[in-house]
Amino acid sequence: MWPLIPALSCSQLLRLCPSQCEPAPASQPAPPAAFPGHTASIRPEPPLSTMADQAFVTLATNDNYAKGALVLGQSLRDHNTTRKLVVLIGPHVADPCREALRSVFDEVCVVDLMDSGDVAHLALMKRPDLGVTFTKLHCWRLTQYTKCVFMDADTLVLSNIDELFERDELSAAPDPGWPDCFNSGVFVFKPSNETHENLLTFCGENGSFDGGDQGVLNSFFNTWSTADISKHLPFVYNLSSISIYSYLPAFKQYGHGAKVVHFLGKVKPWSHSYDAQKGEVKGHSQSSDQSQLQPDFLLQWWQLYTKSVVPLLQRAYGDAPFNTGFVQDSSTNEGEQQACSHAPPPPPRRLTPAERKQRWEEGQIDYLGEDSFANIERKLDSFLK
Ligand SMILES: [Mn+2]
Repeated sequence: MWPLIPALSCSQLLRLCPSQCEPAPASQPAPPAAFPGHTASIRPEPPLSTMADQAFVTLATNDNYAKGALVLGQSLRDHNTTRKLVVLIGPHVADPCREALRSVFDEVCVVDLMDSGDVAHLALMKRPDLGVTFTKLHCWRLTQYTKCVFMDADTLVLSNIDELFERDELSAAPDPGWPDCFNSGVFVFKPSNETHENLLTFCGENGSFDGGDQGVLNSFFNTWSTADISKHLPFVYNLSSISIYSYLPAFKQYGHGAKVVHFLGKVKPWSHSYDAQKGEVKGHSQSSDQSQLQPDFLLQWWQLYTKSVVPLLQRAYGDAPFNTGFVQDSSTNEGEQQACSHAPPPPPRRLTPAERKQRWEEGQIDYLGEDSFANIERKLDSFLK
């Protein structure tokens, strides 16, 4: 539980810390040495002081991604992380969302590229399409920390992952679509203004081969795939939901060890709606057979959101309405309206096999319909027989 919102932000506190850590005044006797020849000063630092200079960092560019960031932050808290939590937000995130974020994160940093440093401004002038990417690259400017782990707001932590801080920059897991590239949804980095400027200059000159941060980062850290195997995070630290479907037998073998799930693709957990009474994600059903095979990560996301995030948002919004994403009890008028606004779109017409193949190849996979877990499993079984 995080009942108190600190009056000072983490960076303010860090700035205060040095004065509190100064050596005792000379008038006070020095503490006796525990052993002859040993002084207090060579004792190892208490663990907390090393934790305070490391942080998990995420990014919320709008109110929807703020929900994702809140779930991610809460999942890190629930698994007792000893590191700081930082969220970068875009200037358009609403005030109540910021308030909720402040109750989960140690630091909420507004990143407004228009009034950030010259290099960022110049790069943005050249490539306005890469605005969100530049916002993410801003994480390198968090130089009050010596090491950080960036995590996309569409990830969910399933166990304590503090051991990631033993890795060096740039450590990341392979991308399921092109495993010689790393996926930039989870990566270990070392904040540095110099690296930040180099990244922006590189980005302004070379653009991004995929239009986003993953393309830029893979071109910049271009020896990742060959130079040092210790920088390859095991796939369980960034298990993309897409891989459950694309390589089901591997998921059955290794999926139980998942530590971070990443909801890749256009449809995010918060794009669904949730029936809190029945405990069902709308348009997403899992039979008991399937739930024995795979944990239902989407349901886990909604359960955590319902239990820990909605109360924070309710407190922050007060009487003002906000979109919980819940399907309301349809017995009330207001509820009907809500249910309508969250109702899933009508089912699309049936696609031809060629159209389906094309969509699949474009990454538009109909997880809930034709390409559902059950259908793919049936197909796989027919091959294996
Ligand atoms: Mn992502």
